[in-house]
Amino acid sequence: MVELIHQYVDESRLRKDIEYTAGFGALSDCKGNGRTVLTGTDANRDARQYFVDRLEDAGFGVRVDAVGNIAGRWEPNGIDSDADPVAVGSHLDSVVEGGIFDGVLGVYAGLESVRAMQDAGMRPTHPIEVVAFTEEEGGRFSDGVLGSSVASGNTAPDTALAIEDDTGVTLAEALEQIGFRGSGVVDALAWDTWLELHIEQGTRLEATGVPVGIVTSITGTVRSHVNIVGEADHAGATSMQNRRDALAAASELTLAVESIANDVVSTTSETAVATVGQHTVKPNSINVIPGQVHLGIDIRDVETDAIDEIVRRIRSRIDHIEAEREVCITYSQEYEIEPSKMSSRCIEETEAAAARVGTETLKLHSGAGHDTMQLTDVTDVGMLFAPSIDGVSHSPLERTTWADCTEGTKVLCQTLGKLARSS
Ligand code: HGY
Ligand code: MN
Ligand code: MN
Repeated sequence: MVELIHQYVDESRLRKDIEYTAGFGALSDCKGNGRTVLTGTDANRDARQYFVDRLEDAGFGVRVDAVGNIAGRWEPNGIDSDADPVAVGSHLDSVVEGGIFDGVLGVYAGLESVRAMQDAGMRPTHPIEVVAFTEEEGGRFSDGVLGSSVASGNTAPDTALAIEDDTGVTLAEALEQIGFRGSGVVDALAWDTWLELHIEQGTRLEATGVPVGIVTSITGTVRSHVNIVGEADHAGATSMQNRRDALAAASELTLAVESIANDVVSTTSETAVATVGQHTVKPNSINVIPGQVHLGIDIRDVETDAIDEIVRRIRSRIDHIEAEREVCITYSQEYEIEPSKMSSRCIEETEAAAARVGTETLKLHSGAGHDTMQLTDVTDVGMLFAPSIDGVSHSPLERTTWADCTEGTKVLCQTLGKLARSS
């Protein structure tokens, strides 16, 4: 019986939930299907409420914790409610002008997996929790994976709630405004296991024609914030030798980050990446020499040594630029996540489940960060990937075929079912 639960996964039900969620924060004037769903906005409220409604429709008990994490719990009568829950899910927030599958696929594949079990008449021995974490992308508060860092105990709820967005609104106020500031915390330490299905956001599955990826590890990430202060001055009346142009300094640093990363890739680790994704220029007027620039830098690799090497060389370049251009540069690095390995137990169960479903799989590492990386120290974790068409993500052109969404969900369902019935 348990071997066949994946056959009850209903593609149309899964597709309906993803397409409906795509309507919240939908972008009108763009090619493809884009959405902007930042934490605490009306679109976020609507996406959350739709998820709560679907959980309740499926007979789940629903709770919202102090930082807005939503956890639905399926605990059929008569099972041992003290058994450690098996958890599954992802996130509902998006980047600005992101795609409709990033995070949403994992939340609804988790719910669809349980609905399939219910249709199959399967009774788990462990409660199952389907979870949507708050602020995975870091689009408005923090640098990301915030809700999962609270669930794993890595961040205190009050610390998270006090984080402000660019306008000074705190996460607490934003959650209050949308009616999703609950109490307590979703406790990942109580879980037996955690599983997440996510789009690959790369091209390896597409290139090999394999429909399901089994993630072996997730890159470590460092996010650095650099402030460069020069001197705002008149663009017309200030001679070239009398300038302390913060944006020219930032531009030199940006190109240096790229060349340092390219050099590390060619000499040390081919999976290293570094990106200057943010430039905030002040006063940002066409006839004023920029006085101040804030840069956001994202550095990743599966090896910590390569990340450390890139950071070391960036900081040395900062010292050089500061002296040469007579600007003042400060560097801070609050967000550091080690590379994380998936649990061998989850990898093996996922492989066995894929064999039962009759699906080919490919093992690969994740270049993107995910909530799962916050949970590797507190429970057994596993991740699956579905192919991204052309590898595009964080864009309205992000696409995965419905057949691949369904295939990944079937393997997720079969894995979850086996873990939820283990003694
Ligand atoms: O940034 C990331 O890797 C993820 O998409 N939040
Ligand atoms: Mn993302
Ligand atoms: Mn994501």
